[in-house]
Amino acid sequence: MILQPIDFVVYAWLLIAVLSAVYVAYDQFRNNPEAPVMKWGFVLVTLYMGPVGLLLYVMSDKEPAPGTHEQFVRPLWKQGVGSTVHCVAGDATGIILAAAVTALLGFPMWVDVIIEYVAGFLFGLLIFQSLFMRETMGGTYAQNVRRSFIPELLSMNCMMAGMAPVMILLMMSRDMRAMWPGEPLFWFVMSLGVVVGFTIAYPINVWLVAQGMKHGLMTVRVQRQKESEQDEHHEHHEHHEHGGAAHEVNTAPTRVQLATLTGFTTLLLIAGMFVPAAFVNMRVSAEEVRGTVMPPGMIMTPSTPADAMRDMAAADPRRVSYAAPAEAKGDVLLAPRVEGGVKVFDLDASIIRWNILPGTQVTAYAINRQVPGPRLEFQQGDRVRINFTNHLPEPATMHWHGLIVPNRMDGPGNITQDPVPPGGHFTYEYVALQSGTFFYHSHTRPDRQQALGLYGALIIRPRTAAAEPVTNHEYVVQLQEWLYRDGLTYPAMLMEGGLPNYFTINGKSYPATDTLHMRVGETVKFRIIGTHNNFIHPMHMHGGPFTVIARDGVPLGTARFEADVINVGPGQRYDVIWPAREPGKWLFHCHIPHHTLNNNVEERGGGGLTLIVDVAP
Ligand SMILES: [Cu+2]
Repeated sequence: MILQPIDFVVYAWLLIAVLSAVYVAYDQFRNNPEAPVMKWGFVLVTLYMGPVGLLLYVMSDKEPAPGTHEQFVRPLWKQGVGSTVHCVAGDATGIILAAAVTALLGFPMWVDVIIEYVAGFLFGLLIFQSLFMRETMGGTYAQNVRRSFIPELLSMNCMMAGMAPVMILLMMSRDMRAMWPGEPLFWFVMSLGVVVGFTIAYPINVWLVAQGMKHGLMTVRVQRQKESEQDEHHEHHEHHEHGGAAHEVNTAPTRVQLATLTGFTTLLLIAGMFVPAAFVNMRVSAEEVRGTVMPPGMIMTPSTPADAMRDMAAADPRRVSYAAPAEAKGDVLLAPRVEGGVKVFDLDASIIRWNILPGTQVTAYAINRQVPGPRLEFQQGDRVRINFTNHLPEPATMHWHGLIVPNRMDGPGNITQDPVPPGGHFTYEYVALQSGTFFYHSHTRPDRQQALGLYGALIIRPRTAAAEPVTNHEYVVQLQEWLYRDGLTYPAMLMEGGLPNYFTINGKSYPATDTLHMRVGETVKFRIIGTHNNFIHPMHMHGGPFTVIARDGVPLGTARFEADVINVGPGQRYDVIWPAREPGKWLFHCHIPHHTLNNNVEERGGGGLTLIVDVAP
């Protein structure tokens, strides 16, 4: 599934890598007079490095014309390629296998890289160098292990010095799908890491070949095969084998050279493995952040914990269980069942796809498949029971904002109750003592869950109808802020990278918001609810003032007042009555102009927190 623009590159790269490896395998085993170990080396390296592997194979090893392989592979740079291919095939296989396994085991990143280094080194030394090369190099397995130790150490140090920072920095970047072997992005990052590791390991391999320490890696068997085909003598082969190195200063490496190289490459290795710790939190494990994508611009430092990352991560579109039709509306009145005099409501939280505009689909945490959740209406004095079912991938609870309820029914997760786990249920039951405009919302990680859509209106009618002013129309206004970029929806929050770019009234941005129709002389009561999480929205009415009659569900009585702007902070409610005085289209909108745009784009004269009241004469 394409979640991010980079995914096109990832899939294309992985496809090219597989096709390239298939071609190299076919050509190596069908046409190329190469040693079997090197045939496999090139196939693996091409699988890991994709088009780069193919390029190396064609330019350095693929016989251009029959009988020319000996000549073709003789230059030192090609011998160096062969030596590096051989090294990388073993080391990278060990590193990648270890990376996949350690991710599943849940170790922190810093432990992962150490295990990866050890696995890569051992895999390269014990299997690729000593075991597979025994035929070529002669001698016992133990002799080969001893002989290969220093060359393998130098080469592996360089390989990991290049591969580790690429893996660490890209895995721990904002798209942490790269941490998890189940994600294609993981394999793409591994691939890039191998390319960089190869590049860093190449010079030392050229030197090792020139010094005769890794001689015969890729051409010996070829030449031996070729020469035996041509009935040439083995002595000739020995001479030929050193041909590549003959152009170089062919003195045996000194102890000082080897010691200095060992020291230098070890320094490179340590830098590659641990300098990234200055930039990212290497104590995080893949398991803790699997599949998460962070919002662009989020500040992530070495001290950012995994919990903070999960909190700000995008809602996962792959967990969407329902795609609401574009014209679907939220805040639909939910009729209760009456069981033994109790009004019973069922609320079910799940992840859905929701249109805030015709072409803009957010991934929302929704209740009963709508944003906002269904409107609950009951009467003062009613006993209500609310069955909450959690189909989200994280624990959740419901809170009845502003209501006087028994404490254990109040909903704050980990305070008055255990959060309802994924797939779990909880039943809330209480008597409505108050009346007025209230709302419900998640009270477990509300910064995330409410921001992603877990809220809905709660309207309680007074016991005596006379207690509430009568108007011709009534309209509930629920405000919300969204952060939606490149197809992913992040919980909007006042944090770097978390600022919202879309704003909705009842789950829709203007021009998709409702238009209210009235006649001159009629009145409308707006029940404005601060269901949003961050800003204070100064909601402004055109066409003359409204009368504020209640705040936070409490009637203002004689303290009611007239205004044309009311600041609606998170959690606040205002009931206002507006009389239609003049015909025409009158705006009701937030007075922070950025909040009346859709991702800073104006559509049909506005956007976001805007709705039109169309007054007929
Ligand atoms: Cu606003």
